[in-house]
Amino acid sequence: MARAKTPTATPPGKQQPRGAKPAKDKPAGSVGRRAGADPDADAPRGTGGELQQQAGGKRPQLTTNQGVVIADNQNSLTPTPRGPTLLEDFILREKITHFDHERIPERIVHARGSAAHGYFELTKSLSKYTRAKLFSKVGTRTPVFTRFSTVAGGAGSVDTPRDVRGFAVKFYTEEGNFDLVGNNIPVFFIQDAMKFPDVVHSVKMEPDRAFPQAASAHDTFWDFISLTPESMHMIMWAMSDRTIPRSLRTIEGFGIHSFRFLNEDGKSTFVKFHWRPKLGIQSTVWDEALKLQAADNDFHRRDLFESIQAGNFPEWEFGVQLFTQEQADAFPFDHLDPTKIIPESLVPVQIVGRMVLDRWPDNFFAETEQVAYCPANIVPGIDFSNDPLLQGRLFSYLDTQLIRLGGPNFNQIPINQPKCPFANHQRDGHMQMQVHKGRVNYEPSSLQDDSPRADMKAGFRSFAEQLDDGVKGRVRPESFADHYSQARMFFRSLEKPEQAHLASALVFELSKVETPKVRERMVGHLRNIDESLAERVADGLGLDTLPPPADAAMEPIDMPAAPEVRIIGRMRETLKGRTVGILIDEGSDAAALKALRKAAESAGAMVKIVAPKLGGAVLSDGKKQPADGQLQGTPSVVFDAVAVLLSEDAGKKLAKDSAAVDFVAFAWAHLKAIAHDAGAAPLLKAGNVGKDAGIVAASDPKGFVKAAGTRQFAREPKLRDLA
Ligand code: HDD
Repeated sequence: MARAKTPTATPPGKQQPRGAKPAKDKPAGSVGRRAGADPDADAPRGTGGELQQQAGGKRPQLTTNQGVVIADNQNSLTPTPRGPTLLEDFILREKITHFDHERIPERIVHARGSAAHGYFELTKSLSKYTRAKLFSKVGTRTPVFTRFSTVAGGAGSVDTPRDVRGFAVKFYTEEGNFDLVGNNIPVFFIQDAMKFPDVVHSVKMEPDRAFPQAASAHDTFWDFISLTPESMHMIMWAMSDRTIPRSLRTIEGFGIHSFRFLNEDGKSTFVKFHWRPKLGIQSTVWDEALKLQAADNDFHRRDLFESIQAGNFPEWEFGVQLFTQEQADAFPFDHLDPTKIIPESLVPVQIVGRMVLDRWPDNFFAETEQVAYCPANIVPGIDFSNDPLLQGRLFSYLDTQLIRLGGPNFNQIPINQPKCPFANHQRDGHMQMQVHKGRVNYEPSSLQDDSPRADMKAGFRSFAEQLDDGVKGRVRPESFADHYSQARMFFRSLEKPEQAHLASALVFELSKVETPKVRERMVGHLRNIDESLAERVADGLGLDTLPPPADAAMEPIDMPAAPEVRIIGRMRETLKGRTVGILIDEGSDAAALKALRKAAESAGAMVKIVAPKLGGAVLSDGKKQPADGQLQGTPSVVFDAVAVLLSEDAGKKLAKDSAAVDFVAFAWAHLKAIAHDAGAAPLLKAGNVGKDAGIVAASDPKGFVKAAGTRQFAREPKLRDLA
């Protein structure tokens, strides 16, 4: 019988810290000193030393995995001072062997990710619809571990490519783990899991040349997509600003598939799950996303880390769309098709809870890397739908963990363990951490009273679905045949600047495609979505004539606009959770800095000072102001809004400094607010910064806070062709 109450239980064999008497540390390397010839050899054994004594702490002794205390961690064992190394050196062998085995296979998709602990709190009871306890009693808090990821890049790739973001939440409920493994986009590329390896192969780096890394802008991806009309709705989302988020704290999340809720009476209600960021949705502009890759590979990870460390805990509202079979039958699409959304005009989203992420993991590998999400992890009161993509996922995730984490006992890794008791007759296997007692590891049995038994009442029961008569075969349902209507609805629902961004994104991506027929095939699909979009993209690609529209299995229909798909209008005009960078230099106005900082911080922003020297600058009041970032390594792309406070001399000097000129020029180009004083005027001129509602006087902190809470989309037509 296996029973574990907490996922933090220390597994047998884990190194236990030993108490140690403080002793002197040898300097690392200890060149010329050998174990045995160590002048400190008689000192008490241990790793406590000067450093530790200075810190006033107590260090545990350094040991091998067998618990043997190590005397010298700097030199391997040799018969003479100059070698060779002896095979006998079990300490060296153990250390190197373990190091050699440090890496596990990275995830085939979603390899690059960042995660945090937190909790989910129910704010509205759903007990009418589900018997799942986490959704029943208002106020119930369920611990969660949430991992965000990019899809295409490897674990060491950058945070800010154009890509879908994974949004996976493990709820450690009192009835077992429930994993909601979603994305920041509510639809998917394909309708059937059978095509998943193909779509993933096509987007990953091309197999012969091993590039591009973390990018969809290449031939194989667009070849596959242009031959897969069902992907068109997802392509509209993927080419929108949703895939270049400003922060992981400002993305939405979606469970995508229809699931079922089952109540105490076994009555079923369909449900779609939504996460909505408390800070509103916020994306970057494309040029900013590109420059962020150069400025900070870890931009999103760092942002999540810093906001949690600063106590600005990221928060999402949790919403559900609930609908019956009868409602579903009346939709002009099939809700089991994961390339479709249910517009909120048909079924509104009800907010029923919130998620707060308030603790960064202690160890990246143990938690973020080893966490094993699986859409098949559900609890009583929740059930699957027949969505063929979901059905395939139910198999794939467990299978992938077996190779990734090395065997069937990965659920005993602390981050994967349920926080409720668990017990069954599964036994043995690689890395078994539990010592099962007794004779009984089978059922039925009568030898041991405490051996676990199934519980008909409390246990998980599937929905007793009445299935239609059918003929076995490999068939795509006719109800999945409309590939363009929702793509059109998405594009036409966007605001004008968003439509322009989407068209530019398509031009950018397809311009990286070398094969003309692939580019043309894509434009043929766009013609079924929106003729004006097809024309813009064809023009951007320099096509002389429009290719014919792609064959459509079903004529697209015009659906009512769905405002919920927009970003503009759904951003929050606030500085809360945002970062403001203030550029200063020698002689900057101390009072203006104080006032701006105060205004921005009171509005909830994090303020960082940037200066040509990290040591900072002496302000007008004669006091030294240290900097948080040095100008060359802290470009304005890392901020949501900037201010420039310069003395007359510094303004003239920095107008000739390319890093300073870029600082203001890019803030302008990326539609950000800029506050400045008179001294900064020459720099703004050098950066070709114009005038608009986003360019405010530093003497008007209130005006700056208002302008900085949003992006200046009205500025964009001055900067690029949005036709
Ligand atoms: Fe998947 C990982 C999301 C379809 C097979 N998927 C993975 C992760 C997310 C998603 C967020 C990362 C989890 C983590 O942080 O560890 N996947 C989705 C969504 C899908 C989807 C929203 C469609 C609605 N996935 C999908 C299909 C298959 C897979 C159809 C296979 C048939 N996904 C996997 C996988 C991964 C994975 C290979 C890689 C690592 C892992 O599972 O644990 O099994």
